[in-house]
Amino acid sequence: FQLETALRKAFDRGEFELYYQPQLDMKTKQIRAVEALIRWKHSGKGFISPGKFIPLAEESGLITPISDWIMMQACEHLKQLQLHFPYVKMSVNISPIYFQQIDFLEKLQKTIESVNVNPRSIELELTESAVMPHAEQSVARLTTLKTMGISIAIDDFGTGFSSLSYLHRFPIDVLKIDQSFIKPLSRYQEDLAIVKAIIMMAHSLQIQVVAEGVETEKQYQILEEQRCDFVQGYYVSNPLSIGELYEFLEMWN
Ligand code: G
Ligand code: G
Ligand code: MN
Ligand code: NA
Repeated sequence: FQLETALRKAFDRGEFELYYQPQLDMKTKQIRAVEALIRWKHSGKGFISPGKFIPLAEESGLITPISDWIMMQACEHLKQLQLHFPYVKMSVNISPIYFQQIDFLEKLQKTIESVNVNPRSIELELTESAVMPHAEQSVARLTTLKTMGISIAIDDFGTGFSSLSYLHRFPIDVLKIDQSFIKPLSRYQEDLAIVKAIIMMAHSLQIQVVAEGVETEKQYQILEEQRCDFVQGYYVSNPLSIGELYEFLEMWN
């Protein structure tokens, strides 16, 4: 399996890099968090999308060492960032497979301790498919994360097929509305209706809302009218290298 071998080599050679996409607080106009997004800088082929290689890493078991590395790297960058921008949180995507591993919590705790970073500045992004299949175990695990001070975001919200009943059973802080609902926002009333309903439901459950894939002023205005809490997307910024992120934050605030 060629890509799998290439992936293993890339990991050993250190060809992965984390990029960070800022998330804007619509009320304070400050950057409240950055989402870590992995990039593979292939020596010959340029960038390879995580949409391609993360599924492969999940099938081959490589997702474990890669996720260990992501967590450590994100915590180290967060530690440095906080010296200059203490209000910025770090949001990390967690693969369902990694989340369900027996030593997930223990490893996470060790990483946080060894880097000596504030867990209150860490947010984990999980999809419905990460938490639903083992609901009982997930509730326990999420509750432990909350006790540690870590916040929980549900990623790609609206694209899953599970019932909504988990929203009040699980200790969720944030819903990230999938970009497929944000894209057509300026054109169709039906899409506005869905976004509106998600925001209202979330707020009545004391859950905050991030709109993803915000690209235009128009989308931003509509989301502001609907009292969306946070926006993420090219309208605010592309994902940035750690160096670019420092420059961006210096300029922004
Ligand atoms: O960054 P973007 O372009 O191309 O990401 C594509 C997909 O890969 C998204 O679904 C995103 O959640 C996922 N992804 C990006 N970075 C990470 C990561 O660090 N860990 C995991 N598990 N998924 C990631
Ligand atoms: O599944 P997740 O939400 O983690 O993935 C985020 C993905 O969306 C990444 O691939 C990221 O590069 C991409 N992305 C971020 N902002 C925008 C945007 O404004 N428009 C589009 N089309 N994609 C975006
Ligand atoms: Mn995400
Ligand atoms: Na998403």
